[in-house]
Amino acid sequence: MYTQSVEISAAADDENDARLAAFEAKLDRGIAIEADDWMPAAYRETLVRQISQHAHSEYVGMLPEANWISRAPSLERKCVLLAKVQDEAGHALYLYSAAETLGTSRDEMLAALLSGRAKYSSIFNYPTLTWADVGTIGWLVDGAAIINQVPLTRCSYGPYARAMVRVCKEESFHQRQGFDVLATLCSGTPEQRALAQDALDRWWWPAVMMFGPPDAQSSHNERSMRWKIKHFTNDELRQRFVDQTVPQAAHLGLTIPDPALRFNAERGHYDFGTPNWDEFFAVLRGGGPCNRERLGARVAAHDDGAWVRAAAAAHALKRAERATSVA
Ligand code: BYC
Repeated sequence: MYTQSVEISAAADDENDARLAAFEAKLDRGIAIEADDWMPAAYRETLVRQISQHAHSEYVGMLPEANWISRAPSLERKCVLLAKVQDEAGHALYLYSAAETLGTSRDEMLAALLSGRAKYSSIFNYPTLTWADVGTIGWLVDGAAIINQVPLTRCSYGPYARAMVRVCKEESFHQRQGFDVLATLCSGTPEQRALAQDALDRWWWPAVMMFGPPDAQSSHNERSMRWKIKHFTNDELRQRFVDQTVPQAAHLGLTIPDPALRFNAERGHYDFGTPNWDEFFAVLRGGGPCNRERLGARVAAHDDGAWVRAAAAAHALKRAERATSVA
């Protein structure tokens, strides 16, 4: 009996080793892992964590800009902003769907967000005080999103990578609309230029921090890079963002609020100051200027939508009953 159970467990180990070897060989050869493929439990967990956090960020990320839809300065700006905010809802849907392929339901993910257990991007816990903030979000936040997300189109998990292709195309349009809002303000009156500068002053550091904690404090960088979920570390992407954004700010005639910012010819990159990481971690713990408001808005929307979910469920039940009685 004992010998038989040792043999069974040795066979199970062999099978697991073979599956792991096949999984790793796929990663090495750049073959996507698909929903039905075997994967280590920790790989699945990491993906559910990252993809659901990403989905929550898109879902909460609608709020700061939606705040300005009714106050956009022209009909054209209003239409463009409406389209952008609707795109963010679409991104959340693609991402929740990608995460669902890993065996976690959308209800479970939403429950984690609404109860405050799940994270969403720190950046959306800052207020949009003026119209210039809408342009700055498009320029900086969507600009940062593109830098972070283009490599995710090559993420080892197929459904996530494919969702990111369309997301990135739409983020490009968002970045351009934001830059256009700011370019218009910056070529306007001194008051309009001051609005743009004030928005950059408030959003610069939160945007720099969006890429996550410094590599030395990142808990997931190493393993996610090994599994080809991430292709670059947080600090590598942050540097790319600064290098790309400095010339754009110069083009707009705006000053980045960082006295340490200067081009380092030896490195071929901009040196820049250290973000306030205490502030970043405080925002993650729920202590940002708008954490309560953002989560409160999502909880209220969920509660207000209870009748829609009940009606949809009743309709689905009726259809199923009708289908059974016809059969
Ligand atoms: N905010 O080991 P690390 C958008 C957490 S949507 C909050 O580096 P990882 C847009 C991290 O989750 C923007 N939390 O983690 C939408 C982890 O906590 P847990 C969102 C953050 O996962 C609408 C801990 O800190 N984009 O762009 O390897 C309109 C340690 O971090 C943040 C995505 O989600 C943060 N900023 O790397 C406009 C992209 N940073 O889970 C724009 C996909 C870190 O251990 N996600 N944390 O409790 C990623 O690329 C990666 O998840 C991150 C973090 C780079 C964000």
